[in-house]
Order: sequence, then C-alpha cells, then structure tokens
Amino acid sequence: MRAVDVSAVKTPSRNPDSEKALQWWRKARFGLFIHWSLSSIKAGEWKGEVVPGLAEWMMFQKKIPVAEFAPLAQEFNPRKFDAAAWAQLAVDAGMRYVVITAKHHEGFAMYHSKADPYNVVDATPWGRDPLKELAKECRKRRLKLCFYYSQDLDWHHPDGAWNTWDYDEAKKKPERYLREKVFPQLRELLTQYGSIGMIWFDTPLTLSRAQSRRIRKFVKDLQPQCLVSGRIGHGLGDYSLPRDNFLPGARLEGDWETCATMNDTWGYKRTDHAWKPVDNLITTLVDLASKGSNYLLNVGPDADGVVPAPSVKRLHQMGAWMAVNGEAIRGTTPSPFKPEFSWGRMTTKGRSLFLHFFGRPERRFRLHGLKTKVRSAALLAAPEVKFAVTQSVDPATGTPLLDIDFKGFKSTRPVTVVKLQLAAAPEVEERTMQQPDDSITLVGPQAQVGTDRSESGAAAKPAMRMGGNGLTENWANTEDWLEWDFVVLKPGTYDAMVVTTHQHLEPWSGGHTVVVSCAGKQLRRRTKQAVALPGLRSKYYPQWGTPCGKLRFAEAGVYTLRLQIERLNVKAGDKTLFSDGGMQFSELRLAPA
Ligand code: H79
Repeated sequence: MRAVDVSAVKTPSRNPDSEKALQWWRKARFGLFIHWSLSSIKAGEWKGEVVPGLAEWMMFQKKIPVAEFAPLAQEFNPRKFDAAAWAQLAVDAGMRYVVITAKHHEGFAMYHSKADPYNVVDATPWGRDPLKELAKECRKRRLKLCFYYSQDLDWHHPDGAWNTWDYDEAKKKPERYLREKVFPQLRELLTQYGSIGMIWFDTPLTLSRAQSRRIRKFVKDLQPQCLVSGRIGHGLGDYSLPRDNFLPGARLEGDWETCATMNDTWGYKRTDHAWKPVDNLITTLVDLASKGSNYLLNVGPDADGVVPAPSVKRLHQMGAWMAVNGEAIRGTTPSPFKPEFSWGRMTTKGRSLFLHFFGRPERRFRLHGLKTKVRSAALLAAPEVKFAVTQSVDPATGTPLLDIDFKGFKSTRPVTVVKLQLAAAPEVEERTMQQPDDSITLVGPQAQVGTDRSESGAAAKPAMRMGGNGLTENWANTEDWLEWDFVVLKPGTYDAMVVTTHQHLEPWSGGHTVVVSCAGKQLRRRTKQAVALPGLRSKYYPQWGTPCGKLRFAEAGVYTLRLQIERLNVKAGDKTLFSDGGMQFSELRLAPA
C-alpha cells in the first residue's frame, strides 16, 4: 500500500470540456446514491458476527478469501427488485440524478459484463441486469443515470489494489488489472446503457497520475458529456469531493459534491439503526446548497432489492419539503456570504436571494452587509405573505443594513424560506461582518494566507494553504499565518475561540500552541480536546473549540486579526490516510464575553 495522496479534496484543474457537462449537475443539487452489491446479502454480518464499520467493507475487514466470498453470488436473488420504484423514489425526493454501484471494491459487476463472469447476470440465479432496468426507468423520468466504479481498489481481481490476503502484493501488475477489467468494463458501461451522466470514481489510492489521466480520457472519448468525479485522483475530476460525510464549514469555491449516508454505512446493514432525523437531512441539503455543494444522499437496498423503510420515509419527507421549496435549491448558486449564519443559510438565483431560516426568526430581523437594493420580501411557500423591508447604512462603519419586519411569518418545518426580490444580482461587503447576534466568525476561506518565511525556507517545506474543503492543509510551519480584516459594529470585550477539526478513526493531532494577535494584544493557547462543539458538522469530523482568551475592541470599526502557530506538535504517526498531520483549522469565533 502506498502513501495516500490527499488530492481527493483538491479542486480539479478546469478542463475545457467540463463546463458544458457540468451544467445539469450544477442545477440538480440533489442526487440519490445507491450502494448495492454482494455484501448486501450479508447485511453487515459474517458467520453470525456483526462486523464493525462500513457494511460494504466487510470482505476487507474480515480478510475474507475470494474463494469464500465469491460464492455469495449464488445466493443473490432479489425477488422484490423494482427499478421503477427506485427511480420514482429519487424523483419523489426532488432529486435529479442517481449514482449506483456498477462495481464496488469487492469487484462484483452489478450488470452484465462480458469482460468478467463475476457479474450479476452470469454468476447469480437471478440472472437479470438491474442497471439495464434502471437505465430505462431513469430515462422515462428524465433522471440522469450515473455509475459508481471502483477503479483502484478491487479485492477480486488478482492485480487489483488492497487484497493482500489472497494475492501477493509484490506480484501484482496494476496495468494488467486496468487492461483486463477497468477499461473493458468502462467501455461496456459507456456503450450499452445510453447516455451516462457521470462515472463516480472512488478511493484514488494507488493509481499514478498517468493512469488516472488515461482513465479520464477513456471516459471522455466514449462519452464527452459524461462527468468524471473528483476521486479519479490527482485533481483530474470535473469537480471536487470532500471526504465521505464531511460537511464544510463555509462556502466553497468551485464545484463540489458531498456524499453522505442516512445512517452510518453505505451498503445495507441490518443492525445499523442510526438514522439521521429528517430535519437534519433537509437542513444539510440547505446548508450544502448555500455553500455551493451538491448533496448525494445514500440508500443501501437489502438482498431482496428493497430500500430500507426508514430511508424511504425520509426521502418522501424531503420530497414534500422540496415540492414547496425546490426553487430555492435547484438551479441556485451559493450564498453571497462565505460564513454561515446562526439563523440559517442563503442561496441565490439571479436577482432572487433566498433566506433559509432554521427556526422562527425574530420579528425584527436584521442582516448586515447586503449592498443591493431589496424590492420585496415574501414567504416562498405563501407568496401572498409579504414583509416590510428597510435599508440603511451604519454611520460608524459604512456597513449596509437590511431590516425585515416578519409580522405574519408562518413556519414550514424544518426550514422556512423567504424570497427577496432584488434590483440586481446581490452584491455584498467582502469583509467579515459582525452579525446581529453579535458573533463574528472568521472562516478559513475568507482569510489571507501568508508566511514570514524566507525564500529558502519556503523552498524547503510546502506552503500551508487553504484546502478547497475549507480546512487548512500542510500547516507544518510556525512562520505561516492566516489573517482577516473584519468589521466590529459593537465595541466591547469578546471571547476568542479557535475551531479545529479532525477526521474520524484517527488520532487527534492537537497540542499545537496558537497565537492570536489583534487590537494590540497577543493571546496564546494550546489546542486540545477542550470543548467538542455540537452540531451537524461534528458527527463524523468532531469540531474542537479551543478558548484562547479575551480581546477588547474599544470602538466600532475595521480590525485585523492574525493567527499563527508558535509551537507545532506534529508527531510522525499524525500523517495518515485522512490527515497531513498539521493543524486542520476551520474557523475562529469571537463572541461577546
Ligand atoms: O462507497 C463508499 C465507501 O465504501 C467508500 N466511499 C463511499 C462513497 C470508501 N472507500 N474508502 N473509504 C470509504 C474509506 C474507508 C475507510 C475505512 Fe478502513 C475502511 C476505515 C475502516 C475500513 C481503511 C481500512 C482505512 C482503515 C482501515
């Protein structure tokens, strides 16, 4: 196994052919992920024992020999499979695309592959091609059909990556795997199922840049309009993906998609009842749209071909919300502001600005920083309910202020959308604004990144940078810093807190000494597992708040704050599959003391 390239999260270079192909995908915003394969039969249990972790990783977790795993195919007979029902479920949820596992890491083709008899038609008593049936049903409903294809990990082919228990790593010839399996199967998928929206490649762990490049070209030569997911690796995808289930903390630049589970696994697992409440799912859909990310939400059908009832129920509830509010999600562009708001989120469509409230707003609601004239404000769900708006400018700082009187506000659970009609596309104050709740959130993507290093030092070590997913990367130098200009409207004393994050399953790389310099003061603290912050973002990637002390702003105005690390605590083992070992900074929060 080779060291892992964190390029899975890098924003891809713009390919000229990406732009047109991305149009439908950008508008769609919401898609259905389907994980279905041989492991679905075992439902997360092997020989009477529940296997911890992801159900579809069972073969790897238990190091099940191919000779024992492959015969599962003889049990695959999903009597209740109904492609029309699956496609209709996506439509009912308000989705516009479906991504189904054509081949996952276990190497079993879920379609009729001539290239490999280890497939759902030739190796099972069932003998049907579910992708053919799904293609037909998707076409009828104008859903874009996309295929998940594990191009790197394959635990069945002797030359595929990561099966070390059956096959000798030293004898593997990855090129033979590409030649015998990947290219022929991609050809089948791209020539026998009509127009394909995208090939969703995953886990780019061992393939070289040249190999990834050839795979991309192979897809584009067969179907130029077919998208290639960010996990083709080496920044060669048409768009980017953060890690599985990662929720970014601020607006992202470029094209992104977040893939997420409804419980804690992708493939069907009988014992996993950790279903996320539907309110979380809808809030997440809004949150991601406001940050410029698609939401690819997963279901794991069982061995009978049935989507678990809790998933169906949630998708129908999401669909009910989308039927009323879809205009504020599909076809929108992200919030004009980078940070989140405590009250909710925003999306934009031309001259419309949608305010998504996560609860009931205060009767006298105020927004800071919108420069564009607002013509009207009304409930999206009930356009006859209009609200009075007033716009002014804060005399001390020049900050544009918008006041809305929410008399007659009616809530739609769990998110209520208010549509603002503007005189032009929204223009906003670029600097971070203090919010009406008096908080100030300095997010990574809004920071200036700099270094005090000399030229030679910079050449020696890679520069720290803001990762596309909103977390810092390579923060391994004490000379590197982040800096923000921000507007304080209310003088006073504020508590500063640095928020860092870390990836699940991995040790926490805390213990860095950070220095916050602002308003003539320097605050120092060691980051530690002090306060685990609540919220949607913390489930898989805990957010750690390190209180750093107090800052005093004597008067309203523009301030500059710099964040630097004085002592780094990067241990050898901190560099892992999920982390570059440095400090993963997310945001710095200021709140009235
Ligand atoms: O298809 C779904 C997952 O199976 C796939 N991506 C989504 C869309 C995925 N591939 N890799 N991963 C997820 C990361 C897997 C990490 C782990 Fe492990 C597998 C943790 C435990 C088992 C690898 C082996 C890392 C630690 C041990």
